[in-house]
Amino acid sequence: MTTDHTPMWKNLGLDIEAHDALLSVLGQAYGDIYLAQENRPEGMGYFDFVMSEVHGQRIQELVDAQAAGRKVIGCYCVFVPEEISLAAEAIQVGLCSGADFAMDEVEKYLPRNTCALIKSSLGFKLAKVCPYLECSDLVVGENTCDGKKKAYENLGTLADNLYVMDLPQVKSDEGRALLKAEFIRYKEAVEALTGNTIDVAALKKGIAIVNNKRKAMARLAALRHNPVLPISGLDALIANQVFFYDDPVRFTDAVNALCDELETRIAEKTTVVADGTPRILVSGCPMAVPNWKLPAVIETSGAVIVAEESCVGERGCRNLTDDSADDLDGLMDALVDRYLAIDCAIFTPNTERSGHIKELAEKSKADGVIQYTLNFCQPYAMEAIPLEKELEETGLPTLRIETDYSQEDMGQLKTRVEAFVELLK
Ligand code: BJ8
Repeated sequence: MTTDHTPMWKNLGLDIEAHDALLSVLGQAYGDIYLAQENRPEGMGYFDFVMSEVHGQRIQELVDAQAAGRKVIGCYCVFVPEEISLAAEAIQVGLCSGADFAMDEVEKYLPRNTCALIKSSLGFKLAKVCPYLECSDLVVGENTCDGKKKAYENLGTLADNLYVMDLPQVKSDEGRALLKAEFIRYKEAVEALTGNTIDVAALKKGIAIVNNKRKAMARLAALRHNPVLPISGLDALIANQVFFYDDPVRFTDAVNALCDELETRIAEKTTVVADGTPRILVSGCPMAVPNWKLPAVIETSGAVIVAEESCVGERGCRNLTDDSADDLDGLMDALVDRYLAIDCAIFTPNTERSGHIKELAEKSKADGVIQYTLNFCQPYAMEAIPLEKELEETGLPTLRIETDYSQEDMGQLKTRVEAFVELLK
């Protein structure tokens, strides 16, 4: 029997009619894109269930946890350290921003030529359709690109629980000091929110939980490097997206169980693609739920995605935090080191990123790279041009795609991707 979550959504202040419309589009798209795939690993059943209950059972868990005294922290960027949130017994969730919603309203606040991810984050707030956002005790924005920075000024007028984290733009000694100061300020804010003091044992526990989650994702990523490909890129993407919403320990167990099955599939040579299917590395802007547009186009055009150089993927999961220090300052330093290694395009210079893409392309045996940039995203669009040159000099064919969340360019997108896939064959 399915539970009617409407009373809970009403309590959270959601616009029930608009929310119903969103869920029905989401459910339809998930069925068409995900459930229509053939020969999926059984372990994907867990992720299908999580997605079917993403606004239902998971939100009920968060509301129940709040009733038991825990706090929920929503965030937009992989720079917000979940280790610190967990150390104070808070629950951290991602705020997705992967679909257009209430665009007419959004454009009363933001210029039309703003990236879809930013517009979506404001649209979900204005339309009152995101239960994660509405149930968050604290919403953390971060000063990354200029668009996000300025959009948070608007979000701050709509939400009284917005906390803005400043981030460095340069990985200098001064940049590192800024990040450390901001992580300390965040720790203090989370302690004040929860009433829990973070000590060494609590922070070590938070680090261990997140390290285990990242290790499981690294295991999944490595299995996709095998010539016998046991899982589609779309299915791996959903695991990368659920990473941001699910209970971290349960999620880690589910990913490890999926990986056990994928190892068996590889041993038995059970693959999701025919021999010779071109292998694609997708690189660039994050793909938040339910942004499945480009991956679906790629995987219905005769190619398969074997890796994501993205914050919803390798960039967000790469690197563990060293938990060997036995004082708080040492652990905070270790967190700063781990997060400062993220090669987001908002940094200048951002030289490590091209090396990471080449290394990932080699490990995943990619035949080509598709650089994915959201329209009007200057940091990733600017990096795409020199990256294309550099990758092609190493013999890696590259396609640059700029798009948004609308369906208007689907025909053109499909034509360009199909031509690229033909080239790789
Ligand atoms: S660490 S990638 S999650 S900032 S697409 S909003 S950059 S205009 S998302 Fe990101 Fe953190 Fe960096 Fe990762 Fe701006 Fe570009 Fe829009 Fe973007």
